[in-house]
Amino acid sequence: MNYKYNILFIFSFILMVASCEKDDDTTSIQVPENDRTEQQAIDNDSLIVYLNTHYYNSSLVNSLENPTMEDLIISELLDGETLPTNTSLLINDVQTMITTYLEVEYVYYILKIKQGDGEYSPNFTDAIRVSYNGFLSDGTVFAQSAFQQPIELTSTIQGWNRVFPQFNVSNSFTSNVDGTVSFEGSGMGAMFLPSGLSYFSTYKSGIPTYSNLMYKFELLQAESRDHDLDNIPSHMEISQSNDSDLLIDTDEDLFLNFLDSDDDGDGTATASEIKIDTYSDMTLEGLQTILDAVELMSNQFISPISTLPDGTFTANIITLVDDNGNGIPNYLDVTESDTIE
Ligand SMILES: [Ca+2]
Ligand SMILES: [Ca+2]
Ligand SMILES: [Ca+2]
Ligand SMILES: [Ca+2]
Repeated sequence: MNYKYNILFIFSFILMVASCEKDDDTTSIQVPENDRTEQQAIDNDSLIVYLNTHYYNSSLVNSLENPTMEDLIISELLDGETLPTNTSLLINDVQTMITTYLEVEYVYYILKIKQGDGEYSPNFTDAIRVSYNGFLSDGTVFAQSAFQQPIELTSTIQGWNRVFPQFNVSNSFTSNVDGTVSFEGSGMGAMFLPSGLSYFSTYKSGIPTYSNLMYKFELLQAESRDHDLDNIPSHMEISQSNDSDLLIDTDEDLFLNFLDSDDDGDGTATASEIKIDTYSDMTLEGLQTILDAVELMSNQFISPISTLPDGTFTANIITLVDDNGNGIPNYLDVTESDTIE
């Protein structure tokens, strides 16, 4: 059995405990955390006021083939001011989204300017590359970033791992002589998040506690993640009842499934309890043709295509074997003993 990833998780857990202890030292100057349901009601009222009193340059930005964050201008409609021509109030164009987090129902809003021309849409556990501009409801910019290193959606605020899966990535990029990279066809828009899907009671530099956060962004690239390298992508290591809940720990050993190389704790690694068939080709198109010809059964999926050092393209077809036919695949079935070697 491979303990490597469990150890990693233990290490981060210790760090977390250590930081909690540090926080405990300062409880005398901390105020109790606001009730999440009450705070959500306050935040949503504020967001609706914001969306009713701010407009954007809809005619221009929606006419562009490749709109960027800089092209999207959001302005406040002042008291008594008439809505300028060629603009729209945000409230008329945003999509209203509902999600549950920590048993509280949250409402957030998306302004979708461009879906994105790439075929791929990220999972909520992916690493993504984005350009973004984060601002508060008074317009104060607290963060902006051009293309940078991948960001793990498992480590970001809850709003991000809900919004970005609703966009597609870019479909091409070019490397410029000055070392920068230009992307074309990126998903582009803005999100308006309640504090409960942002930093909530946590103070961050430039962000007061319980702040609603707004971001303009371009979704450039994304990559599927398998954090524990057990060949089950992280976005599939979820509870059955909630499709974005990673807090499942089948064997109750305190290592969440997406960080546990032996999910059912039967002593056999998950990677040894599933069937892995590898397909390779020298060209991406060739591999795609091979994969397209496979008729997948309901207990099969294709892993993300990767490139080997020799330039070969490769992907696995994973079969979630269920030898005893009880509906629980071997890797999650602690009663399944026939594959242990
Ligand atoms: Ca995994
Ligand atoms: Ca576990
Ligand atoms: Ca196992
Ligand atoms: Ca089974």
